[in-house]
Amino acid sequence: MPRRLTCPYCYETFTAREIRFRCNSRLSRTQKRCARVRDQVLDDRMGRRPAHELGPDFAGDGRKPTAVCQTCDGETTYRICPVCHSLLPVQFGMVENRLIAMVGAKASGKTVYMTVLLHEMMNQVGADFGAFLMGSDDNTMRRYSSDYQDRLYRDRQMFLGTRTAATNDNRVEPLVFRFGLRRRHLFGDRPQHTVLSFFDTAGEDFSSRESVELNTRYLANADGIVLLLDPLQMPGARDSALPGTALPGTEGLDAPVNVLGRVTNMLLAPQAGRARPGIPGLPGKSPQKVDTPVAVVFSKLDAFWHLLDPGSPLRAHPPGGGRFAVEDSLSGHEEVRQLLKDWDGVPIDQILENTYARYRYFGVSALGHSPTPDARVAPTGIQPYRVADPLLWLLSEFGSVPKTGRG
Ligand SMILES: Nc1nc2c(ncn2[C@@H]2O[C@H](COP(=O)(O)OP(=O)(O)OP(=O)(O)O)[C@@H](O)[C@H]2O)c(=O)[nH]1
Ligand SMILES: [Mg+2]
Ligand SMILES: [Zn+2]
Ligand SMILES: [Zn+2]
Repeated sequence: MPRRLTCPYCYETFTAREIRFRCNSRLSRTQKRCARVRDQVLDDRMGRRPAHELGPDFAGDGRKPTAVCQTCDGETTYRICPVCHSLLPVQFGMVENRLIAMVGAKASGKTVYMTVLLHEMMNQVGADFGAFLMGSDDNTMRRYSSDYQDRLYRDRQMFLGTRTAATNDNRVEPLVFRFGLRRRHLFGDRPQHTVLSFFDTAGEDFSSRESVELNTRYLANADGIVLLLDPLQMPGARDSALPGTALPGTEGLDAPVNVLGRVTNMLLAPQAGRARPGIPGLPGKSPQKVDTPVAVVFSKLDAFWHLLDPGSPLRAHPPGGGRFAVEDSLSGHEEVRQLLKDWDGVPIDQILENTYARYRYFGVSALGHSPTPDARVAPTGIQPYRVADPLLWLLSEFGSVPKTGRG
């Protein structure tokens, strides 16, 4: 059976052969030109506003990098997803394509975390790893800078709640990036590319039935999951937070253990068109365990640093050095597990241990300080702690970044 690929924009799966093409509507060598038209599929699926006109789409052999348009005889290099008609990244299907889903309760800090994570990957962490991260399409670059980065880094403001997929006509438009790493190969320095797709969901999407189907597809077809859990939403932790911390409202809050429960149900649900089985039936592995690696990330740790031992790995920056530091990550993992006991979070640990073949705990702070009461970045600025660790762990699990020490 041919390998199924997953679209980084809609997370639907298809074979390479099924990839369609879009005519570039330039004057062809036979002096013909296809008129630009509205693409109804793209408009419906992605809700691009303002809808612009594009070359017509046509079927071809999607395993090839180019195809000839039968109408104008022009050759095109634009390969598009057969389901949503989004332009696929260059070399899609030929380079690694990794989809990372990010989920978490309302107000757990997903939008802030994603913004700071991407910023760090493009700057300090990128430099440290000899890596680069760049938007894979114009829309991602525009949205990341105007909707995310500018608001937090330039205007120093927090985000309003992210719109739910259900109120957004069931559209989620992920941000798609290309991650590259210069890595030594036997045959010299060859850059390695990985396509990364992040989608920022609204917390409500995990507490309502409406968008479960959509989210199930995103989760089931993801290669890695970042599950963001907010200790300030855990009754056992909230009371011990640093005085002055901006606390999430308690109205309609969803306890982290319930969020994990819902995500687990989505991952265990049988699914048509699943790209890779999340539940391996391989001998020796428990058939009930989810195989997708899950980074279980506790956000807003700045509210709890005062309770930690000064030597705690959760208070230090990771060692760096261009490799994912395995020992350091494992000590952080154990430290979080200890904290869960104080936070009445043992059921979280039990669900993970019993249902997930690969999970790791992380404790991060995207901002480094609580925002001010008027929802602005603290005067000290944004001082992130360990935000890149979860992504680097996932990338190291995929084999896309090297690790140190024992695996
Ligand atoms: N102390 C502290 N608070 C944070 C941090 N990150 C986020 N917050 C707080 O959490 C609030 C919610 O953050 P968002 O990133 O908007 O949360 P979200 O998960 O995207 O929320 P929805 O879009 O409603 O699902 C922010 O307005 C901040 O008050 C952090 O690193 N430290
Ligand atoms: Mg949000
Ligand atoms: Zn044409
Ligand atoms: Zn698609």
